[in-house]
Amino acid sequence: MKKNIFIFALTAATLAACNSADNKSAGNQNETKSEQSGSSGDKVAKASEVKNTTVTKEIVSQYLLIKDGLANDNGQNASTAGKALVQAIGKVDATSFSIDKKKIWEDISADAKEMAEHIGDNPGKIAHQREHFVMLSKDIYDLVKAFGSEQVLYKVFDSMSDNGKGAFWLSESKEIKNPFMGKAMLNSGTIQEEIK
Ligand SMILES: [Cu+2]
Repeated sequence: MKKNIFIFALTAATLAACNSADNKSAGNQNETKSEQSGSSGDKVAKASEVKNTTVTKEIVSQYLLIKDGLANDNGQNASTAGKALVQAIGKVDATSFSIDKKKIWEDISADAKEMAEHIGDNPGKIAHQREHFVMLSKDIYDLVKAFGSEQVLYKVFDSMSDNGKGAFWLSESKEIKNPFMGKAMLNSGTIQEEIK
């Protein structure tokens, strides 16, 4: 019965499930893409920027631990990593970013932080954690597309995940271990993209 909620668009589902008023999510992706393409005017700012992958390193590490926790049906581990991810996001100093990057960072990090908070706060509700992991994965994908990743990542898609709407996650390995399905359908998914 509760599953009906999942039929709505993810943002709506998230809002409904969490009753959070400040969730701004779906708009991020488009903005991010347009930001990426037009980027010639700020060479000076770019030169002084922190190395991109430094920004994402710890964030990606904690994201991957959430992914592992969920794939192992271990909501406690996912929660621990979710809390660590909130910390990692909080530690990023965006003051030296270019204007473009700063905007991307602010848009994505606010949403990712909220998703990570909910994952952290719900160790006993793995279905709920997985709902947030759908959006978190989109955020982290946008983040590594904009800032790069120290390690190679694979974007893995599964059409059955997220209650049949389809969802993707990021993995450091080509081995498929579905964090949305866990034991129930651990090997469901196909690699769509390699990100480096
Ligand atoms: Cu929630």
